[in-house]
Amino acid sequence: MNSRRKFLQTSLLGGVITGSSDFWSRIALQFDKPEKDTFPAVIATWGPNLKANAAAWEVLSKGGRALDAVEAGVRVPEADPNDSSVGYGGFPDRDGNVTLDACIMDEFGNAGSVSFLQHIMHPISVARLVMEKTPHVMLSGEGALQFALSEGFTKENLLTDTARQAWEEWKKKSEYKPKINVERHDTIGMVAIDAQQRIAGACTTSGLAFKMAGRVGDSPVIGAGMFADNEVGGAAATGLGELVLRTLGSFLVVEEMRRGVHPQKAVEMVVKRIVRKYPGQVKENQVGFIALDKKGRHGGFGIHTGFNYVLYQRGENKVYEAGSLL
Ligand code: SD4
Repeated sequence: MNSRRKFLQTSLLGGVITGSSDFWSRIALQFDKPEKDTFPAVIATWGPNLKANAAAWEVLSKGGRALDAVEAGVRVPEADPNDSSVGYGGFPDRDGNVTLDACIMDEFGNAGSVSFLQHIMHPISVARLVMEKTPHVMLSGEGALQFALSEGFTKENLLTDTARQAWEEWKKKSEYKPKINVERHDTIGMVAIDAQQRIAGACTTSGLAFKMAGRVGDSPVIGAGMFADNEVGGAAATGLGELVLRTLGSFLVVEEMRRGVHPQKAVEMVVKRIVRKYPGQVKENQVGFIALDKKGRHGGFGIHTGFNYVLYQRGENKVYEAGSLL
């Protein structure tokens, strides 16, 4: 039994669980035995994120840390002007401002996040510094920007001509329908397991296109847009953030896996829960989850067809069509 678990057992929960003293060790055993060659591995939402996966693999294949891998991975779409859902090139809110949400977790359960951050191309790296250099988990808006600037990030214009044109076009009707196209949106959620079986996750987005100013989605909320637990695995979400926020979807996926459920089954259970709970809101909205467990097993599932994900494992980077409920 590792010392952290022992500590939990003897000091925090000792009184409660001494009766079933091998509770923690049973859970650990269930996940500690990997299948063959299943890690390192990295999984990310959406097919176009093969490049992001490759950047993460660069770190993993050299024996690097899962945390460094997910940060390096999601920085790829953050800097890509052609990705209209993440970082630079992301579609703005209805006032024309690009506002970004991101979060990250390491193998110790540390977490960092930024929401409603403007002018910074790599919100994931700011989230990491929130985790590593402050006593907090989340910084938002102006405070997050000031923190980023104090850490040496530079202020940039993130609104590309293409994104501006899309916004100008949207303004002609100015219909406030924060509905997500059921087939294509590219928020990146990523989970990695490294050669030492350490697990980390990251998620980054510009959120819904033409959203209300100040709207924050699921992506920077630990447990909603992403959750990682080194004893179990990790999960991440994409799609209509409001549906994921109300269900703390990624946390729920991880908790299902903690009970021993296979990642594929776990993501299916959570999508079903959302559909059952919000039947009126799922027809035109997509939500998709990816998951990777401590054994390097993976899964992906969406409400609607069209959701896919990428997995780099055993030296191969592949797109997987996720199953769907509707
Ligand atoms: C949000 N979940 O802000 C994000 C949107 C998304 O691809 O996934 N876009 O609600």
